Amino acid sequence: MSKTALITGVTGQDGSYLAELLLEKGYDVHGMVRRSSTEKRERIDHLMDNPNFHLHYGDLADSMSLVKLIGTVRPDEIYNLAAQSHVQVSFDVPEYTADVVATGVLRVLEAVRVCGLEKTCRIYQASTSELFGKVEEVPQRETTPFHPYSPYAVAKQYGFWIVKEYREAYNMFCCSGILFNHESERRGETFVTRKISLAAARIAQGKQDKLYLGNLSSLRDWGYARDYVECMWLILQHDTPEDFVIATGEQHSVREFCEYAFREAGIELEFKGEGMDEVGIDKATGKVVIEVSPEFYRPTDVVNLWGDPTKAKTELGWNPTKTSFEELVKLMVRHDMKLVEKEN
Ligand code: NAP
Ligand code: F7E
Repeated sequence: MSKTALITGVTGQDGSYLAELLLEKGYDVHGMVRRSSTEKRERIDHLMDNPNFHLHYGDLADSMSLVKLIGTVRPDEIYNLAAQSHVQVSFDVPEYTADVVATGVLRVLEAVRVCGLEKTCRIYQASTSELFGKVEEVPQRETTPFHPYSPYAVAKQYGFWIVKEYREAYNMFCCSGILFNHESERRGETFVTRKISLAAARIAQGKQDKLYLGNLSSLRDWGYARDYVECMWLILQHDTPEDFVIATGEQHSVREFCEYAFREAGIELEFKGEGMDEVGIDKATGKVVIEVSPEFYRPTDVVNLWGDPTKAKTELGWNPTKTSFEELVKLMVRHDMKLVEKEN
């Protein structure tokens, strides 16, 4: 008998890769989608003809829709990936972020109980390295104390603890993957890596003059989203429900990401100046192609994320370095070079 999975956030970066992976494994995959004024679902368009892929309307802000959906689908596994996932935007819409990112998790857990599936349904919660926030230890592992540092991170903190609470109170198989940043050619265009890969392609093709960024010194542990969804699945196949840090174990700055991405697009960069006055210069032409803008600074910013994936490696057999940082940047820029070629 094939397994049935429900993915919330199926139209997102991770949701689309996870749907592909589960379909390959023979699952019957159900995705929850929100109603929107455009039916643009480009990340999952290629899956629409698959008879084992089904979409349903629902919203993490609407308990009734969750109860109805979970009661109808009766999934063996739920992957709760839906979220207002942009950290900077969470400062603009903190209440909505809390409702979806924090209370939304509780709604999923309660819906599973209301439908009487708490003994059979395994639940994966998309947790985040943002929990470590203003970091108290480097690198960060499962035992590192949390210090969330944005409305998004505070909401994810609730999600993490309510999952743990339901595991202990009701003996449910629910776990959090504490995932560090993971990127891809499907990454939203306002996250820093995709913003850089697209700009590098446009600048190289003469379709954009400059790229404006915030904190260039911010450090991240960036992995490839396609590798990370494999880990989500492994976490739910484990013998016991546990939380895992998922990271590559390597750290780079935003500045370094720019250097690698522009190089792949054919532009060698040189950085000059400091803080708000720092600029990135095209060595060949002497033109300033990167500037710093206060618009992209956050009231509080997480600047030193670096994960230790030892537990996932040893207990799940997951390979954290399947796609290297260099390969990740290359595949994003190569994709965007082709995309930008088609732009007017
Ligand atoms: P993403 O591309 O922003 O996708 C978010 C998904 O959530 C989209 O499908 C979105 O639907 C859906 N969504 C948003 N609000 C919703 C609501 N109220 N009800 C139902 N669906 C809603 O995010 P991602 O990068 O794939 O990340 C997946 C999850 O992992 C998120 O929970 C994120 O917070 C977490 N996470 C991500 C990273 C990372 O580096 N990518 C790291 C750690 C944790 P629409 O298409 O309709 O907007
Ligand atoms: O920022 C700095 C920014 O927005 C990374 C989400 O998936 O990963 C993601 O959150 C860093 C920050 O990702 C710009 O200040 C500089 O320090 O790409 P980001 P994020 O905030 O780390 C975590 C793990 C999640 O859970 C989230 O859902 O880059 N930065 N200049 C900039 N960031 C943006 N977006 N734009 C800039 O111009």
